[in-house]
Amino acid sequence: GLIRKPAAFISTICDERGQELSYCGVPISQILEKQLGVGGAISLLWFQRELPEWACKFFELVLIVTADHGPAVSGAHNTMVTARAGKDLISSVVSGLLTILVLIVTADHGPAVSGAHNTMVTARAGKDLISSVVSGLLTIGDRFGGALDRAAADFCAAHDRGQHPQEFVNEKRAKGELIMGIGHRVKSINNPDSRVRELKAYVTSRWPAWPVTRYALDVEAITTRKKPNLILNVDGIVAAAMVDLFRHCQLFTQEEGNNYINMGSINALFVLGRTIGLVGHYLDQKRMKQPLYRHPWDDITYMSPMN
Ligand code: Q5B
Repeated sequence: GLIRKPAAFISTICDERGQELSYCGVPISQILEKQLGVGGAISLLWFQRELPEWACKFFELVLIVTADHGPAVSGAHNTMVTARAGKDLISSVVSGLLTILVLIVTADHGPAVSGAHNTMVTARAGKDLISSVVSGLLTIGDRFGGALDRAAADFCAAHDRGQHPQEFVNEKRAKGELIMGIGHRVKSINNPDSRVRELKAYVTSRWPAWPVTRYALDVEAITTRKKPNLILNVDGIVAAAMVDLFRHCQLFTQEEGNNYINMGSINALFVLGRTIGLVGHYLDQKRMKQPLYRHPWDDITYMSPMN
């Protein structure tokens, strides 16, 4: 008889073979008709189920508030530098990836040229050597936009073991660890982050229950007493809210929710939102025909061990 050749790939989220494209079995005409929106598409493509309207709207809210945070943050900066070095859209958004080629063939030409600059900017966002070299989107790390997964895991674990928020803060301090999802370079209780305010208002009014978000806010009340900028940041509020969403929308088992947290689906929300901003920065630089960027020497301390 016929021997069926095993498929090289299995896909469970999207089928484009029939008359109509479908996301997780739902035809796109239905997605449009039911006005599920981008949030609905994320719900089907990432979580393989149709989450309630309040959850889908939350994904869209996160995309909107994380889409950009100005040209000064590491990721946007890398994209602008790469665009000004004459690279295309994808290279600029992924940034650094193609500047690496330049670095290899020319070995080095000091710290001021674009490729090295990207690596330095990324390194200062707290990433390791390889990530710093690959740069661009990979600048997203614990200290910049990538604290969500660990914040979710930490707040959730501390809440579940019934640890008092003060004890949680003390324990982190004793271990010399930063609390993920807490702290901001420029935002503070005196200069509140309106993105966090919007997300908090949405979650507290729409979620069926939000105990982990409550816990994160209790942690913030303690850390801001130490320093005004140790607020619950945008990573922290999204992380805590996502844990509450997984647990209380009644569409995930606890194991499924935990798996999605461990897979990185919460960081993915920030990555997706910020990609919109990176594309925006790239187009902005091109529109204005910005020249090749070279960092000024007077802003670099040259410290050779041989001097
Ligand atoms: N301290 C965010 O730090 C930042 C502490 C802490 C306990 C903490 C820092 C941090 C955890 C990771 C996190 C997401 C690096 C941030 C984002 C997206 C963004 C970015 C944008 C966007 C800021 C000074 C003193 C020291 C520290 C203590 C600081 N953080 N203690 N837990 N979490 N947070 N990342 O101001 O006694 O003086 O030695 O790593 O959640 O990335 O807009 O820019 O949309 O693009 O540089 O919003 O908080 O302060 O590191 O010099 O520390 O505060 O131990 O204490 P800073 P540092 P001491 S949202």
